[in-house]
Amino acid sequence: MHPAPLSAGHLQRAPENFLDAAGVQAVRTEARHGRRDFIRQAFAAAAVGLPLQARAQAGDPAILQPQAHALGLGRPVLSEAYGRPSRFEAAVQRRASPGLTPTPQSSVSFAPLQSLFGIVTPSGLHFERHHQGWWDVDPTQHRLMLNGSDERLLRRPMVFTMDELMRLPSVSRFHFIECGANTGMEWGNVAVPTCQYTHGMLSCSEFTGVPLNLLLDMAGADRRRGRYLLAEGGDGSGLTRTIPMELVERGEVLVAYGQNGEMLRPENGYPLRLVVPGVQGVSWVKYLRRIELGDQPYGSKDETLQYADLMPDGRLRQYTSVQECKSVITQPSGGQRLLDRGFCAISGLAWSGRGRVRRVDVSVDGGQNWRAARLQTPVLDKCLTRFGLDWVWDGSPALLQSRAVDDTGYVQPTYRQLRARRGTRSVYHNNAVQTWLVQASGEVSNVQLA
Ligand SMILES: Nc1nc2c(c(=O)[nH]1)N[C@H]1C(S)=C(S)[C@@H](COP(=O)(O)O)O[C@H]1N2
Ligand SMILES: [Mo]
Repeated sequence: MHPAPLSAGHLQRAPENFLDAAGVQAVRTEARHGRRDFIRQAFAAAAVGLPLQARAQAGDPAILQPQAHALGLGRPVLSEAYGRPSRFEAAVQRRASPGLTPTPQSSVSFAPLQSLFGIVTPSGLHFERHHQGWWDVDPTQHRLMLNGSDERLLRRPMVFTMDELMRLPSVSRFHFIECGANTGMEWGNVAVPTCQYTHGMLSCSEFTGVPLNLLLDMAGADRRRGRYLLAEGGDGSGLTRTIPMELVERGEVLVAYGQNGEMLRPENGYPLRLVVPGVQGVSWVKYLRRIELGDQPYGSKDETLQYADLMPDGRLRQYTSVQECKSVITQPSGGQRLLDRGFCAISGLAWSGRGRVRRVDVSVDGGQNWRAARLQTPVLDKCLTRFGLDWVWDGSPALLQSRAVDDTGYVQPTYRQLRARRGTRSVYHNNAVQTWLVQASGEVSNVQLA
């Protein structure tokens, strides 16, 4: 069993006094006057918030009487030397899926996407994927080694301390990281109730680090012969991944120590991890300790046995690293409940490992009709993009879907399209369109359309 699905309280708590007929009226008005009028009318008619007089008549003390916090002395500065979220937000947590993995060290925790705004994942809520537990590594003892598979490939093998790395010019960029196994439980059928569990192996941060290109130049890399790199983690899982030199030469691959303005969190690889934008999480090697330059792919366990896609004909597709274009509606989403009909802002996330999100379409009728969602700026390269659509729920069952298109023109597939090519026995790289069923009761659940 899963723990009670986490709700985004503020989103589910419906404004009082929704006037249902008004919502229907608003949809009609939209057709006549366009979107701006639609929004104005929808808000006016749906009475989101109460006029002062009505609130006073309802005897609502929260605004009419001074509260304790207006009368007493607040807590002093430095009560929290490192600030934390409000105690009222304690339900917003990473969660693990019970029974998903036999041990808590080789396991995963999911980010609460349904409770997050914008595109940045707070560092304390970043999803975690460890193959052999996490460590709080002493940065003064940490080293990064660069070597070649033979002496001619890398003329000056080098070892860097953290201090040495942090003296070098750095760049900061916003990127998503998604585990290749994200949504992996859903291949055959609906497996989990909330978007935290269906899509929560996804996070987005501003990462800071040194371009790997620079380090390779310092070490005298032979870029003609040295077309592959091996990245090795410092934990006991022996995690190694082949990184094609083409990716590094784009200048995007970072040897990163920063995450959202501070040092990486220990769970996310402190003090050093590889950032490989657009590529599945497993290549973002944590506790990064060594990079070897070679002239062929390494065929490590984490790219031949693991992280390979089982195809319908029984063969394994290997080195499928790029996270294709994908999206999910996070509000409202599985496990939440619409408390009343009326205005409801639909919001979600879209991303592509190949570039920028060009467009997101949203359907409320299971894919029969689509409307273009608003993309919230900034729309960045290989980064989460927040989209939104104004919707007036008329109280009848609805099937919510989002479908993203990236700037290569790639369109996120339906389950039918994805399964036609990939079958149902895969674990990795499920980027199908997600469907949430809104029932007449307002309850939202995870469904798949045949
Ligand atoms: N050293 C090391 N690096 C690692 C892993 C690991 O177990 N050990 N897990 C990988 C996998 S499969 C993923 S999806 C990402 C997860 O990164 P996060 O824990 O910061 O979310 O780290 C990758 N890098
Ligand atoms: Mo992963």
